[in-house]
Amino acid sequence: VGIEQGKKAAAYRAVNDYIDSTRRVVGIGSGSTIRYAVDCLRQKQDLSHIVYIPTSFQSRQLIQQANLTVGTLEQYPRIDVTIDGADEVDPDLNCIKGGGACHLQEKIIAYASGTVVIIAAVSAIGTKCNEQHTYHFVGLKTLFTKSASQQWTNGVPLEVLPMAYSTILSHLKEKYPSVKASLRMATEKAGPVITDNGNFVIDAHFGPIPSPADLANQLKLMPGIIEVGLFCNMVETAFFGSADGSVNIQA
Ligand code: DER
Repeated sequence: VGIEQGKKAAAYRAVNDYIDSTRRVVGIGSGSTIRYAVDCLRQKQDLSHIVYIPTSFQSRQLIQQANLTVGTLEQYPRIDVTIDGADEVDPDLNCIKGGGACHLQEKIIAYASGTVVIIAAVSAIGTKCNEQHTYHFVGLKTLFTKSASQQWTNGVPLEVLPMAYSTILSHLKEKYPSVKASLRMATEKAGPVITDNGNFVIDAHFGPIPSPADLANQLKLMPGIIEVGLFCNMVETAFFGSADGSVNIQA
């Protein structure tokens, strides 16, 4: 329950801070937190002119079920602002995304957006140490402090062409000997997860990542890797909602 209240608090604050009648085209992310943002948008009376661009089948369904106007990236190649979830966020607002296997379209929409804001639930345990407030956000999301090493909890999701997954696993092991990488298997069907784009997902745990942007660029050079679930230098503001309804805003 606490996490859901945190998601709602983050989502409602992000919508209220970033979506007003001056917006024309808004990107809608994927996952569970974004549901609250769509719910908040549905209740707004003065936003009926806004066109919403989805980032997945699930995202499009959310928009349609809220009776909001769905648009396509083809019709609206430039987007005013996109709201999306994230699996992890570091102090520089680099994100691991793709927990819902939607990061390929999400990154395309984010890249087409003037502004990207992230919403996530956290349960914060604030501890004072070394004369510096160090907050360790636990629960579904992790916000690293500046002093923390770039030790991510989630693996980095890689969208890969199905015919290449095995050779990519082999190349990853050769290039990053300490990596732990595996094909993401489905739970509600036999076999691997298939993305909205007909591809597979490899989850790769790299351990400490001194430069997420460098790693993302290196991975994109590997043939068969179509997109990397590291969003670097793309996010303007992150809203972290706690169970008590408070929201920690990082910009
Ligand atoms: O797949 C994705 O990138 C989603 O945005 C995911 O990272 C966040 O999902 P959540 O809101 O359910 O945590």
